[in-house]
Amino acid sequence: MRIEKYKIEEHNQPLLAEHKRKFDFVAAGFKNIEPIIQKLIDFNVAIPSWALGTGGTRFGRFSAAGEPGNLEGKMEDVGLLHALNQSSGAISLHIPWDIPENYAAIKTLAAQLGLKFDAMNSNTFQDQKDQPLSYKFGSLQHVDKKVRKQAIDHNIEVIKHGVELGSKALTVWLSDGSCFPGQLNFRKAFQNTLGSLQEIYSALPADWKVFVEYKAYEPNFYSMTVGDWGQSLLYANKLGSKAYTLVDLGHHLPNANIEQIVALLLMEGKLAGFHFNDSKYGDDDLTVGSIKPYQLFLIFNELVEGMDAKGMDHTTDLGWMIDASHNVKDPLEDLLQSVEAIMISYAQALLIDRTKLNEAQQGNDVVAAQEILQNIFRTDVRAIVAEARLRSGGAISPLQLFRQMKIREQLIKERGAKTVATGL
Ligand code: RM4
Ligand code: MN
Ligand code: MN
Repeated sequence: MRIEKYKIEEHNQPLLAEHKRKFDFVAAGFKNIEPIIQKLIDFNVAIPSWALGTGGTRFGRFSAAGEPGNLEGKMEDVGLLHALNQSSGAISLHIPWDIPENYAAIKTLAAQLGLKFDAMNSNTFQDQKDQPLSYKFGSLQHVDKKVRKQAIDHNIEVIKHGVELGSKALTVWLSDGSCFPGQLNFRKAFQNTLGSLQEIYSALPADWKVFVEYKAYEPNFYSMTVGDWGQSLLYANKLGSKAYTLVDLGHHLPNANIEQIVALLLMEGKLAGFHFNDSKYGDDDLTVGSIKPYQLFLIFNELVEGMDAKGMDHTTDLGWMIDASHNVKDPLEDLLQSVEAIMISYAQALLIDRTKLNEAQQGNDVVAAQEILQNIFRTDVRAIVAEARLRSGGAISPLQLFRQMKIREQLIKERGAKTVATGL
């Protein structure tokens, strides 16, 4: 299904006066809001193809109805999100969950929906049917060269799909590691992984990047071969200038200072991939901003400050993606909430008075520094975000329109109640 333009206008019309009242009020508090609105208009977050169905845990999966049954359906879902919020104009594909069968047709559909192809994701954390060798004991780290080769070839295959679609990056997330002490020689596991990554790296086109994603634990529970940002940075530095670290907000041990990690990686010019979600305990993959919105704001503060210090383009120099999973919510509603949370934090980070913050820091005025950050965090900027959306042709209230239009009900009619999307 598609959302026609007039539906959005019909929705916006009765909300305009109230929106304007809120926007004028908040905008009056800032000197120059226009360049900030432009940055919000330009900002887009990719949606991963595996987030459009219901997620599960190892205890069970409770499918939502009307899930997309193929790649085209998933792209249509992202198209719906993008039509509503004008900030979800990209999709990130996971191979082999979403192998594009007809590149030309997929590209045409993407163009119709206004979508770009974000980073491509490989999968060597599951065995696929008809796969000759198993990844039970790892993939790129495996003690057996033949298994490593199979995993390397898979990654090169993923790059090839990406080249056809116009993607410019490969994300490698490895579940490699060990479950028990003594199982692995850490040094050999690192070196095998590095050697494998080097082969993948040499297959990268000149204008591509590779993101080496880290994760503290799960599915391996004793060691992960790319377990933290330090290890990821080691690989990225050894690989070369096209290799970068990827920060996923759910991949740290509890209480890690993610904002500091982000600041230092940007300083080193080695952060290029970013996965948004929220977490209470671990890789919970919860809705962005649902548990720790202040932390999200602090992270955005460092992202904006760090990118500006390097003269980076906010929209293109980092690969922004939502990496969440939804066990009890409608996936599309959950994604609308996530995008909104990201835009709010980004807007707030853009509104920080950096001169004043710098003065407070230089003067060791701890109280003033906290006040500057928290004053912004406690400012309701939702009308600024809505204004950016409105100007780009989106809905003032995407979630409200999603429900008013009964989009899920229509998808169930089209696709049936029993479809199950590929993914986790
Ligand atoms: C991992 C990691 C990867 C994602 C998979 C599905 O935990 O976050 O980015 O591709 O999950
Ligand atoms: Mn991730
Ligand atoms: Mn994850």
